[in-house]
Amino acid sequence: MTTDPRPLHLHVPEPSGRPGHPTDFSYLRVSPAGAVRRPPVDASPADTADLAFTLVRVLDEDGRAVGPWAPEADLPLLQRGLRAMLKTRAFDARMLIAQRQKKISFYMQCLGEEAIATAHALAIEPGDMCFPTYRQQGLLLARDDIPMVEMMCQLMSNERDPMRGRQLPVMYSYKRAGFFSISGNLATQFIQAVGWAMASAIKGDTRIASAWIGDGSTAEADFHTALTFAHVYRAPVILNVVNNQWAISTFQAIAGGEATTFAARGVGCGIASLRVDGNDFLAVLAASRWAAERARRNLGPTLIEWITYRAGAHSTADDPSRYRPADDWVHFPLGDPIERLKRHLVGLGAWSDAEHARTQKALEAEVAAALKQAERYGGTLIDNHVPPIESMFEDVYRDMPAHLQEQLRQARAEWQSHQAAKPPQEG
Ligand SMILES: Cc1ncc(C[n+]2csc(CCOP(=O)(O)OP(=O)(O)O)c2C)c(N)n1
Ligand SMILES: [Mg+2]
Repeated sequence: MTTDPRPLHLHVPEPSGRPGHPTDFSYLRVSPAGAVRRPPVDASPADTADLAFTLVRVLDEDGRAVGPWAPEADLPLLQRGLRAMLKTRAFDARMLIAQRQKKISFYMQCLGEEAIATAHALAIEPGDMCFPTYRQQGLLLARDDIPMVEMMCQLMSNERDPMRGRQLPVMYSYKRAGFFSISGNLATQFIQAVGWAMASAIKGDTRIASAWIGDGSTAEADFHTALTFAHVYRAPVILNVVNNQWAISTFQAIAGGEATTFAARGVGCGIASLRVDGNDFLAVLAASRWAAERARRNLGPTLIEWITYRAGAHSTADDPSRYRPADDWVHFPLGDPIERLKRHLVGLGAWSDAEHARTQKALEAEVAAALKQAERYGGTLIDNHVPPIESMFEDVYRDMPAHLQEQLRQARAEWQSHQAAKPPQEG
């Protein structure tokens, strides 16, 4: 027995960088490109245990595709991928300006994370269902099946808003594009996706689900519940954890990424797991295909931890210079996904600086033209457009229940007396 017991204390993880102190990124556990083995698609979950602690990477420092994970991808597909990332970045940049100009109320970018959603979108099939968070706009923008104007109309809450104001601006919903309505309640995506995947298997369908979550949100109970169901029933689902190092101002270690990895959560639950360089378009394509094939061949779920960096603010309501070094992204060891794929294609003689500049300019013009068109349909912040009060009550029940009818009657009466009490407008 100790005669002099020391007081107990808790460990509170701290980020390795703060404003004024550059981040020490050695915590990332980066493997050299090409160094990590590629197990067969029918590997047992236990046989992926080591892959939860390494990092699958394909593109080396010189932009060459190396190692067992280098995917078979023809040049048009890779050019399409680069274009999709450029389009996503151009869309985000323009929408950020639109928010600053008070044309839209709120926006969330995926700057620096573009490879993950765009390459994943090109690895799954039409009909598969993604359950995204607000940072996977790349899934929609990569496949070109949803017009940007439509997305912008939702961002502007205007008369062509497909959600008619029922969703937050960035929370799209496109059943026809395999993009499940985004839920603001984090981690619900995981239980919904696993449930959808189980239903697909119960029906004897061939479609698989793809679930999305951020590092911070894995701390929610729904994440763990989803893993248990996915493991037990071998649900045909891909479980994507986007570790972009931050959850608003909270460092990923606070959600449990310090002494272990998020990929290791999967292995611990009996789920095949990979930890992948999320800024390496080729690695994302290869790992997504591996996981999709497992799911489609009824071999069970795969959890993939994508390592990336949230280069921008969390949202337009956040100022990251308050809690991390302002130039952090420049020093992030996995670099910029666009620059890396560009270098690869240039090396193959399939792209050039001139082509890059031309494409970027054309996409910026396409985005600007779409915004101009969306603005023609008005906008809550542009023209003080207020939708009719009835629209708050519609689209919930087929037949409006009595208590809502009563609330609607009261709301109408209050609105009318409020209007009547207003002083007459001058001029
Ligand atoms: C259940 C729940 N808790 C808290 C929030 C508030 N919230 C919105 S985004 C966010 C951070 C999420 O971080 P992460 O999961 O890492 O995703 P990222 O934003 O980095 O993509 C929080 C705490 C929420 N929307 N839902
Ligand atoms: Mg995060």
